[in-house]
Amino acid sequence: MLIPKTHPRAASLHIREKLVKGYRAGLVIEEGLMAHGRGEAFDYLIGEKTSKNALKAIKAAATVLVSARSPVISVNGNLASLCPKEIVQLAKTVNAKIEINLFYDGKKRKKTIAKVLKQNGAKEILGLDSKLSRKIPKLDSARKVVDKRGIFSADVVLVPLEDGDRTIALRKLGKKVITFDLNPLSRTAQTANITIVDNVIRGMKILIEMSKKLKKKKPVTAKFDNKKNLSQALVEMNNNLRRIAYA
Ligand code: PTJ
Repeated sequence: MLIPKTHPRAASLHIREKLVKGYRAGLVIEEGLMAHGRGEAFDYLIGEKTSKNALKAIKAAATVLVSARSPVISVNGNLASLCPKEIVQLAKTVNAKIEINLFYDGKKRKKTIAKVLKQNGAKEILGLDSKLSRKIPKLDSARKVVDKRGIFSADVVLVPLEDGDRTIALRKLGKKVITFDLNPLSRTAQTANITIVDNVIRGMKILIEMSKKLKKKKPVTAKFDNKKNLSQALVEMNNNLRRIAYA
C-alpha cells in the first residue's frame, strides 16, 4: 500500500506494513498480527513517540547489557520482521548472542527467520539445533526449549514483544530480564527487571546508540525501579487519554 507522507499516522502504517510483509514472507504467524494490533492500541495511547520513562528504562537496559557476562537477544517472529537489522546491530554492540525462541513453534519458520537475520549480517544464530536444546522448568509453551549455549546459560536476556510466563521462569533461574512491551500491564512487562514501554521499532535504535555511548565509559549501574517506571507509563497514558477525550 502506498502511504502518503502527509498521512497523520504514516509512521504507524509503515510499521504495520512491515509486519504484513513479515507475515507474507513466513516470519510472522496470524497470532502475531493480532499481537501487533494490541501493541498499536497502546502506542496510540503513548502518542506514538518515545516517552521520558521509556528513555529512563532504555538507559537502565543499556547499562545492564554492556555490563553483562553473557547476554542473549531472544527473537520471535514479530521482532524479526520489525527490526532484523537492529537485532544484529545490538548484538554486535553489546556482544550478545542471538537466539530464535518461538511461542508457536515451527522448524520452517525458524529457518526463515534465521535466513533474514543472516541477510542482515548475523553470523551465529542459536535455537536451531535440537541436539543443543535444554528445557526451562515449569513452562508449558514451546518457549521452554532453549539453547544451552544461549538463553540457558545467559545472565541477561532481552525478550521483546511477549506476554507470558517465560519472564518469571527466567527470573527464577536467576537471570535478569529486559523487555520491550507497549502494554505496561502484560505479564512480561510486570515481571521483567526492566520494561521499556515503547514501540520496539523506535526503542531498539535508541538502545543501540545508548549502548554504544556507555561502552566508551565505564557504565555505572543507576538505581532503576521498574514498578515505579511502569506506574509512570500508566499515568502518562491516562493523561494522554484525557487530552484526546477532552480536546
Ligand atoms: O513468533 P511467536 O510464535 O513467538 O509469537 C509471537 C507473539 C508476539 C504472537 C507472542 O510471542 C506473544 O506473546 O503475543 P502477545 O501475547 O500478544 O504479546 C505481545 C506483546 O507485545 C503485547 O503486550 C503487545 O502489546 C506488545 N507489542 C506488540 N507490538 C509491539 C509490542 N511492544 C512493543 N513494540 C511493538 N511493536
